[in-house]
Amino acid sequence: MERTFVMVKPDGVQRNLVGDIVARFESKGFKLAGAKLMQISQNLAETHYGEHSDKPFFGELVDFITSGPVFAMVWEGENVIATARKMMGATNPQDADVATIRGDFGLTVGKNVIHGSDSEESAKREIELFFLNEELVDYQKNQDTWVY
Ligand code: DAT
Ligand code: MG
Repeated sequence: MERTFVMVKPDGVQRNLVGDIVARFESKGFKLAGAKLMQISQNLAETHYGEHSDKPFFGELVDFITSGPVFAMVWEGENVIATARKMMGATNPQDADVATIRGDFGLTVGKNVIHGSDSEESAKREIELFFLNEELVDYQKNQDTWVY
């Protein structure tokens, strides 16, 4: 089953949005494989956002993502990578549809509440970057027979 990396950013943690965001993924039918509250180091931030190192907003992005704790998660389920991106909404909350996480909770691109992997390749990379193998749990959920 597919897995993706999702992270509530420091603004979402400070604004008490962790519970709401977890609830959305749970009620959609996805299964939590791992989660932790953590402080991202400068080094991890620069590696995670490496693809943006040439962008003018890179410094600001690294400062922001290290400015307070994040809630890192791995979610599992059918087509979870693309579906999580849909549930998050467009990168700029001004463009994000209502009923998406960014559409409901954000106003600016610099503080857009949530991160989610954008492809199979980045999901694998980001899960390995943030989680040890033993921090991820394989288990059965009875709800699965009512989801699939
Ligand atoms: P996403 O987070 O939707 O995958 P991205 O990978 O293009 O978006 O950019 C990573 C983060 O960088 C994004 O969540 C917020 C920030 N960002 C993107 N474009 C920006 C811009 N033009 N100005 C400031 N921050 C920006
Ligand atoms: Mg991205």
